[in-house]
Amino acid sequence: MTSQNSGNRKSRLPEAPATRPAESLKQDILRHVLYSLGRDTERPDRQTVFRALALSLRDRLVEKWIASQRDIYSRSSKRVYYLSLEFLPGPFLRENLIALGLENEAREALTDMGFGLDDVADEEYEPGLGNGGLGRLASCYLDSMATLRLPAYGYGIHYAYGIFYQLIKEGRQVERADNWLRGGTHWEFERSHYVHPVRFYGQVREWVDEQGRLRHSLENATTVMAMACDMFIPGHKNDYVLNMRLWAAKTSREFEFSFFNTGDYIGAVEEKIRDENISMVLYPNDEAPEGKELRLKQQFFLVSATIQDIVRRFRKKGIAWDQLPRKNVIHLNETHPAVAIPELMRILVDEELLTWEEAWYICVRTFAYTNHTVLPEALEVWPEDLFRRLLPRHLQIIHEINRRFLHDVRRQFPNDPNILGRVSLVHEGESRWVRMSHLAIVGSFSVNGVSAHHSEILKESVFHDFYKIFPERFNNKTNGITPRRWLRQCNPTLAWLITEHIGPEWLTDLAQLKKLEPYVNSEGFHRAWMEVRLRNKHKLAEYIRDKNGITVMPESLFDVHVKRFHEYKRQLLNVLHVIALYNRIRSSPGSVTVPRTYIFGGKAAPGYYMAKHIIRLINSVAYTINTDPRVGDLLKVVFLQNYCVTLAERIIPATDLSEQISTAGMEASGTGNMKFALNGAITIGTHDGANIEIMEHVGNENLFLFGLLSHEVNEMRSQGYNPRLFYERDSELREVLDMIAGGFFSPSEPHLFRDVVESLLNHGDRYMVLADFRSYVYRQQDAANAFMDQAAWARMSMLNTSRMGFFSSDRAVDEYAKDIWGVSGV
Ligand code: 8GP
Repeated sequence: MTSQNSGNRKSRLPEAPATRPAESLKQDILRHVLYSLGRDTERPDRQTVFRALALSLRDRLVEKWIASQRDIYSRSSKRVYYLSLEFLPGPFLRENLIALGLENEAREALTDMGFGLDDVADEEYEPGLGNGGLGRLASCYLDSMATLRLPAYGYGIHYAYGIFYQLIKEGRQVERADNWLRGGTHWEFERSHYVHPVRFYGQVREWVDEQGRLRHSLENATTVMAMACDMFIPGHKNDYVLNMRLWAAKTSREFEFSFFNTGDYIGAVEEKIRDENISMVLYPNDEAPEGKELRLKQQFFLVSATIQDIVRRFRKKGIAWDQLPRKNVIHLNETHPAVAIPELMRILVDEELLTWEEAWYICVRTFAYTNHTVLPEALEVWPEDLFRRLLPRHLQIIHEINRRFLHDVRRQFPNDPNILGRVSLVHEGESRWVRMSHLAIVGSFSVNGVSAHHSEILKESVFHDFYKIFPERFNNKTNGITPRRWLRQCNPTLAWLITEHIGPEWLTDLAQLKKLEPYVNSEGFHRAWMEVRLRNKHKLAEYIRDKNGITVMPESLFDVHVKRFHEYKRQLLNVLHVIALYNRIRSSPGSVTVPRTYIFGGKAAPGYYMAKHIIRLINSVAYTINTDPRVGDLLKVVFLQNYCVTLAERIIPATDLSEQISTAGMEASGTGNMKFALNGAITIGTHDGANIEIMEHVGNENLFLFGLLSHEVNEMRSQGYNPRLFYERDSELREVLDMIAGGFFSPSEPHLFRDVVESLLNHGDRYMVLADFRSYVYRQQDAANAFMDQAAWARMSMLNTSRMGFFSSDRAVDEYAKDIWGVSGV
């Protein structure tokens, strides 16, 4: 034992060798406190302890990562590259502790040092490098790829600022910059020596080489460097670790020296800042691309750096290019990284001098594409002019892909000349646009949707022409969620109760939850189940009291609507019903018997006026109801600010009723719906996305579906939907809308919410809120009645959990691996 302290004060400096894992972890923490963080080991504060613990885990992760990489290399396995402009990993500490099997050891080590694990874990600030569903799905999938030991890599952008921090001020959403890097990055390795050049702008030079070949090269391009930042994603207790490589923009090296020549020091620094802006901020738009030059730059930045990485690894093998698809698959998470297709073509044709036919053969066998949205405004297009300026050679390549593609289509459909305009990669009208989804479909061997329902819609309507052209490319992969984070980690007591009854195998084989079904009739299990759920509700009630100053009854029905704010997700429908309940309480006390707590959370895109207005309406309604003495405990409305992964982990285990009420045909899948049901919440939802499959698995009697089906939505629209009819026919609905329009919830600004009502009554109610209102009210009544019978509710809750096995991301990723990627675990 070494002691650097004099006297008899007990030393807390590193001691070696330690034997027990908890002791060895403690020594590592202390070593990092001193040598990595430069703090006194006698009195580290909680944040320092958190960082030191994170660094100690990173040590363990990097060792396993190196071993995993060697495995992949020595087996020469086919590799999966998962490209995504967004990842939403959430806090890492608990997830890594669970995966490494070190939770108890960490608890013991910290206790020894006078800290609680929960408090230390609360010090973590999550990286918000995604907007919502798409980014969170990418992170669930990396977790499963690691657990299934797939030779996979995640590639994304190291945004300096993630999704904004949302404050609610006087009922309004206010955005604050999310400086997630402020506290340093204890989970990652910055590879500052390891950079790739990314080239934008410039002009294409055409020339003929000595062999008489027509060549293309880019001149006068602007170069920005991409630096790798690596974060590690461990599999569940399997010693396997994957890498999520995020690129950060750095100014180019030549450039740094250039100011010596010109003497323009400040100008040089300004250019440096401009270059590094590329990875500065995540665009905060969910399902509505902003179409800004910087965004297209970000996309190409990710793609160019990643393809260089892939090509570098492939070259090391020294095998022929036509083997590329046999050794690699590149998965495009939405169209955002679709410019990878012309980029790979450019490398193969312009640099490697393959013929166009050879290169195209390789490309189409290498890429696969997942679509996540059918909203027309979310299908990404770029002005052709912008493309030409930023990526001139890529635009030429896209034109050539299009020319050849349209030639084939013309031959395949000689009697349908209009199809050419519909499927062209370039929309030609007054202005010309590059259609990224068309590029992704034409350049990929697989195109999938994310729920059975959504995949059908892709084939039948959104991409129907492409389905006729390439029927074999279309397939479905219903989304899934990782049970490690979304049950084991967020709901440890329920997880423990489950494990106690059926063993721990469900953690990596979620179908095992079926084994809970026999316990559904056991009184003891019932009681324990409901006790755990009630305890979770108590904890959330405390959080609400702390954050919002509102006292809610843990025994009330916790009715939760958390997700991004978007009109199609219909938070507005929910609040209309809340107001209807409020009116019932006021007009006939005693008519509402089940006390309810409504919990809302979610961010609106900063430029999305109506979504922000709906947030404001909810907060105004909440204020009116919560301060009305006639309501008492019967109804409470809470808006929790800054919904994020960390907050989701608190809310989901405490939810009774999960709101999944999008207009049918508009939610591609949903994954929140799965998280709630897995934790024993009952769904109230529409026949949309994965709700339909959840119903098929848990049974129609164990959830509350309502509303128009997607074909009914279409029919009603095509027959001329008139929302006013619903308003006129339904007096309860009329009263609600009149109150909003008349300023009942905004007495000092009576016209404040008039636009909301206008959008429903006079602007067509695009999301069919009024058409679904009555059936929603009825289903809500059914839910309230069911909640009165607590034993029956408990049964439904247990059956939901036990039948959610299908919705594991392990199942989903396994399907991707077998059906699309052609890879297996190492
Ligand atoms: C979302 C879908 O809306 C959701 O239904 C689905 O569960 C999730 O993707 C994962 O598949 N789509 C998006 O988040 C999306 O398209 N976002 C892009 C525009 C950023």
